[in-house]
Amino acid sequence: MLIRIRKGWEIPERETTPEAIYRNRRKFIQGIAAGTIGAAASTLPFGRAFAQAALPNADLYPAKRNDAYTVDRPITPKEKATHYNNFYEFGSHKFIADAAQALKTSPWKVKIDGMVEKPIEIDFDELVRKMPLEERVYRFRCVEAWAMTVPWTGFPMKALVDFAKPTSGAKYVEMQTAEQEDTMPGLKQFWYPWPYIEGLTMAEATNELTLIATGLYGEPIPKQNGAPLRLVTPWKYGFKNIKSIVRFTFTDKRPVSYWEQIADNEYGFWANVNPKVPHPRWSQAQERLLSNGEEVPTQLFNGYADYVADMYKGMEGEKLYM
Ligand SMILES: Nc1nc2c(c(=O)[nH]1)N[C@H]1C(S)=C(S)[C@@H](COP(=O)(O)O)O[C@H]1N2
Ligand SMILES: [Mo]
Repeated sequence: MLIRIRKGWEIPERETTPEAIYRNRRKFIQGIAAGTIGAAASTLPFGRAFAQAALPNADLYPAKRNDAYTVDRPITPKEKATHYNNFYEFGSHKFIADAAQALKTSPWKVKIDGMVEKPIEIDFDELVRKMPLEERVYRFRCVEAWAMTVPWTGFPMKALVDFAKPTSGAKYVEMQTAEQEDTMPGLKQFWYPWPYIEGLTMAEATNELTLIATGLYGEPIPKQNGAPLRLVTPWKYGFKNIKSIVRFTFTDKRPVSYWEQIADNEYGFWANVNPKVPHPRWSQAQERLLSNGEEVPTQLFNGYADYVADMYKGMEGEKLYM
């Protein structure tokens, strides 16, 4: 008899990574951390998970999944989503996962400043415990036309905005990635405009879809995916999703993002996904799934129009889709 074993990407989303597996695995990992499972941790296939589990906030994962945000696509296998990354601080190619392990994420200070009632600097481990963590499965679409579907753990950025108490004049939030000269070889490429900067309008930052992700696949987020906290705006091209954030600045001036500084004819402020508006160098009509290489049609606002289209009414003069 021939038993057909389904490939990872063929398993419907609801069947993947059930909480029980997460939980057992977490217990196992905690066991290693507590020294009860022996000294072989470094030889285990998930030595990196071990390193993540030792973080002071590891007990927060997995967070409960919010089923309001599941999607009709299979989840991308973890191996793919964590080993095909864009993170120029560690190299201008997709295979930076190993190099990114050098990133120092603890302690991690987060600055909140600009047009706020009271600027503060707060330790990430303290901040994350003040925030309502949940898991959401979102589609993700890079401007280079590859796509994945992953379970983020995080909190609505609105909770961070409420915590920051911006003053009434604030119109945008500018975000900045860490600059660690000693761990980030990319910073030596002086022709790039470091630090990596991104920005959102206040309406976008407080939209219900906008997450600050601190976890991925039910564990603290891997360094290569932007530990310890990164932005997730699933209706925008991937480059808006700034990683390893150290600063949120509330401002009345529209931030000029990293990619916009490099090439403003190719990468704009809005960067909303639209299959009908091609990039100057390629079509955006289709996307290639990281899971299996399949080409599928791209959707307006990456399938999230119901949540976000209203924010852009009356803004037709803006370059909303690049
Ligand atoms: N700091 C920083 N953030 C970044 C990038 C980067 O190079 N540096 N690349 C962006 C781009 S182009 C994409 S597609 C996503 C990739 O996220 P992933 O590696 O978790 O899939 O990160 C975004 N955030
Ligand atoms: Mo990207």
